Amino acid sequence: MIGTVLCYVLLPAARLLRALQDGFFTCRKNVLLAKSPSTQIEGVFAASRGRSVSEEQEALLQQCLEEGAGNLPASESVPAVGKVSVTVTSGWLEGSELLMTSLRELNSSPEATPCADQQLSEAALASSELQDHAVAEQARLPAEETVTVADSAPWAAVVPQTDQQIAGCAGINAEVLNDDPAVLAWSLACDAETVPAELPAHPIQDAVPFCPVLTEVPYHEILWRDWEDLSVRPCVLEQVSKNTPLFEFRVMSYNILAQDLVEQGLDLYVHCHPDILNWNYRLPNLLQEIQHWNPDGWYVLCLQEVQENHYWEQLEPTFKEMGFACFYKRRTGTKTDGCAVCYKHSRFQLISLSPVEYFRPGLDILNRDNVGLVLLLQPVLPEGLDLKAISPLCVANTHVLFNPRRGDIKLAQVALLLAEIDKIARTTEGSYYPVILCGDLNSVPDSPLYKFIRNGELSYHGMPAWKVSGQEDFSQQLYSRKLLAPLWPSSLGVTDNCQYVTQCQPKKLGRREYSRDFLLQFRFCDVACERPAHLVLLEGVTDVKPDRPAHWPKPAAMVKDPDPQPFIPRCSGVIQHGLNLTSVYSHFLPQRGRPEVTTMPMGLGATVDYIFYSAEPVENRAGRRLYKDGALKLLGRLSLLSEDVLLMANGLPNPFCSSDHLCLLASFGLEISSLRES
Ligand code: KL2
Repeated sequence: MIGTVLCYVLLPAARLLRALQDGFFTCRKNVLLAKSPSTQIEGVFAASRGRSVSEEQEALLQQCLEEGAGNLPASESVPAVGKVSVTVTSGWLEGSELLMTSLRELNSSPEATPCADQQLSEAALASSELQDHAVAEQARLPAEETVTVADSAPWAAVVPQTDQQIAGCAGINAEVLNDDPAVLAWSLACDAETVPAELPAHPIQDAVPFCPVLTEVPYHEILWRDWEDLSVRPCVLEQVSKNTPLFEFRVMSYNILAQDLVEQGLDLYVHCHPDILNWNYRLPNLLQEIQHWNPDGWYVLCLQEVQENHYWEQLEPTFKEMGFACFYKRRTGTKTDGCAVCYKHSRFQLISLSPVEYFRPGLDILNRDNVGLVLLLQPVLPEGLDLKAISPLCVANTHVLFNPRRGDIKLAQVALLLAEIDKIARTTEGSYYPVILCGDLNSVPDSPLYKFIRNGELSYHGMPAWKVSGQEDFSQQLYSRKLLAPLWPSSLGVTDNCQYVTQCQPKKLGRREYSRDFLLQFRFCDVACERPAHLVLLEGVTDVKPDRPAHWPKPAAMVKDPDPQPFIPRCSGVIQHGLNLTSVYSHFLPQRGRPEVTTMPMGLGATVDYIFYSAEPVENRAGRRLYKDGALKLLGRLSLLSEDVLLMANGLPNPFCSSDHLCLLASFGLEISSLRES
């Protein structure tokens, strides 16, 4: 009887309720997203863009400036007003809040100081200091901020919203709690006495540094990400004041978490309600997020962990509809995901496309299935401007091997990508077109791999392989693989400078047009042994044919040079590259005094995703390069979050963010020279 009631009445009722909830959630999330800041790029050219700041906004700006003017350099304050580029898309309240935030940042953040200073502040961020900051911050937290979290998941800071756990929480309106996944569980407020015996105490509860919240906290408030306007930095302002126009575009790098990897590694997502791991739930969320930050469609999108069937059946058709041209490279072997690069075809034209497979048969150092994509794009300028007035842009995207022990493989993969970038982006004069390198490098900031990309050099000989990525500490292990020189064999055809051998042949000298091996093939070739008419006849020297044993096979008349390889010396244990790359992000949140994170594996936050871009080196301090912006200017970025904030939102993925990574987003301006079409 009870069974019948359950089957025929309660289950359909529950399903109906669920459907209503889903509908409600989607509506609610749309409202939340609409409320969050959508900073729009307001014109093609930074120098010529006209800002339409409403009177109210101007009044507020004026007020803020009067209050905070002391902190701003007087000469900078006026242009700074004009550059606060917040477009209020919804209510004035949200806009004004954001405006205030931007102004606060202007007054306090290091980004408001000259460009070199931004990088100088980065220089102070040795990884040990990052730790120190975090520890110090934690120590300062008042004792009552530590909460007892009742939790069946191994690390989740927030109780997954199941009935059992809700029932265990005191003082919570279960009806409300049960309802809306867009609103964070308030169940943190469970106090020790009310935790049922079957729910183990949280193993890291004392380390979870946040307040118990009794009121509802919407995800979008916890996960709020500010748009940081960096176009107010003097180096950019100087450019703008010179009236040099800029071609503006945005770049997003996003590891969207392949569904097959979710299903193969469910243990990694025990903190998530199964419904939010469903691809049908995640896909619209991911698309909505990508679209939200792309109001004008000025994106270059670099995606990782894109599952091939989802790409061809869902993502590519959707992006195509949105006016994107898309390119995809699946990982080799049996892996079902890969990297995609998409760009608005009204904004860029493709010059060249290079998919890069890191797998090389027979080479242990390159026996994994990771891939990359390198594109050379021609920015499209409005009518009247010559295409030649702007340089092509090289965009590279990759997802490097995860295995924390195999830093040797990660380095070789990065070297191959850099070699491809070198081939694609090197100009005939030997300099490089501006490069943007995005991706999930599975390596943390200030790790040897990170330093190699940023400083252009790494001395690796004798380094334990696990150290390269800085993901985990395996120093206690008895055996550890060491990196030995040369890292990869010469047969790979890549030099220690991360250039293809064929690319660095001394072409101009023309002395070694053919390799020795190639020429030796002609030793006994009849044609080659004919004395050319103009060759001086020396008896016994130029008139003699070599004795050729009769049983030797007759050589082919034409032999193709299989691989003309000039001798390139390998220096011992040092790899280098000539691209000058710096990171869009500083990996530290000054306002929170904590490291930024881009992913949360098992509840531990880390930065492994990056957007690197070409800049000009200004100084080398103790092996660490300092950069300033060159032709490519960083105009803004979407702030990242810290680990404690993400823990408050139940880590990643959560109902609001549908990947285990955050998206990275930056706005750039590329110089347009004053060349005009005649
Ligand atoms: O760290 V990642 O997640 O960039 O988000 O990249 C890899 C890992 C991705 C592709 O290989 O799958 C995840 N433990 C945890 N995560 C793993 C593991 C593992 N052993 N292997 C692969 N991944």
